Amino acid sequence: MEQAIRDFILDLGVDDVGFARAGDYNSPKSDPVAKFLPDAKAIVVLAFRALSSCESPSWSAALNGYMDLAAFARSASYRTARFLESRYGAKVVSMPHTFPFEIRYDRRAVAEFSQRHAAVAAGLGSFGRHNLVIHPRFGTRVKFASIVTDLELAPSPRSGEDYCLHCGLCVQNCPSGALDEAGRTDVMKCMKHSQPYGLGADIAFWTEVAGGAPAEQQALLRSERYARLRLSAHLGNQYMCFNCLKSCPVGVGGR
Ligand code: B12
Ligand code: SF4
Ligand code: SF4
Repeated sequence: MEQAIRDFILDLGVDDVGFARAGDYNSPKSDPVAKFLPDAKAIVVLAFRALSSCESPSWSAALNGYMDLAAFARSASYRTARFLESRYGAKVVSMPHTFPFEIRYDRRAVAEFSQRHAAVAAGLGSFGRHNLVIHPRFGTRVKFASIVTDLELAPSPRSGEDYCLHCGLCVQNCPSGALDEAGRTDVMKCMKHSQPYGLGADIAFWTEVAGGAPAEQQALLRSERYARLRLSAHLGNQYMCFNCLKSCPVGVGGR
């Protein structure tokens, strides 16, 4: 069964796949998998190699590659979930690649389900100095999508290898100092730089509008700043930094 599932997923064009026992998924800050599927037994994790467009000096081109990948990941994860249901009568829950994201201020920027911890449990890589998962072949340039199921699946082997070269390039190339402390991403520093038109910027903008005279309000609503905020809200997530992803040398050139 594991081989048939793997073949189906790879035939979709997905780059790699791993299986984890539900009990081996361990992300202390996120929720237990039973929250999503009470009789969860396994997690199927799909790995998608990021396009080299992440290196583009144009943020819109780099983001577009990310959005293409996200659209493909959503489709591949849906088709895999349908396959598990129709072929094996499985129960399935496909977990968010990024969005939807449950907003809870008692645990800011922590998702209900951690794709990174699922990927590590499924033998698809190890955490690097940048707190991202490094895949043995694709390095850091990889995104993940997971499906929780009640099927019993034999777990993929975990090499236990540390794929990080400890070269420090990710830390040096982070423009906001978000990676200065080992083992922790300073979320606020990262967000300010990687999503400068996020919620905080939106609140600041509308606070200014509310306190402004009519002429100032008009100027604010006609500004580039407002147009950028609107675009970001429309896209859901406007990433403008890929530095830790693109500066990591592991796997680059091995495509
Ligand atoms: C919210 C979110 C963010 C937030 C903050 C997340 C956070 N708390 O770390 C912000 C906006 C800052 C962000 C930024 C980025 N993100 Co993001 N993000 C997510 C999301 C939606 C949830 C992450 C989450 O809940 N984390 C909270 C939990 C898991 O964190 P934690 O338990 O505290 O673990 C942290 C530390 O303890 C440490 N850690 C935990 N265990 C271990 C073990 C070891 C050995 C080490 C060294 C460290 C370590 O690493 C974690 C990061 O701080 C996930 C998708 C998902 N649902 O998983 C994508 C995701 C993590 N993001 C991703 C990416 C690529 C990025 C960016 C590069 C942006 C971009 N341009 O694409 C940056 C990288 C920032 C970085 N270097 O950490 C990818 C990572 C892929 C990969 N190869 O690992 C994910 C998995 C999306 C996906 N579906 O593939 N992200
Ligand atoms: S996405 Fe940019 S700002 Fe955020 S941790 Fe990576 S390099 Fe730093
Ligand atoms: S850039 Fe270097 S230190 Fe950072 S994760 Fe990659 S190999 Fe590790």
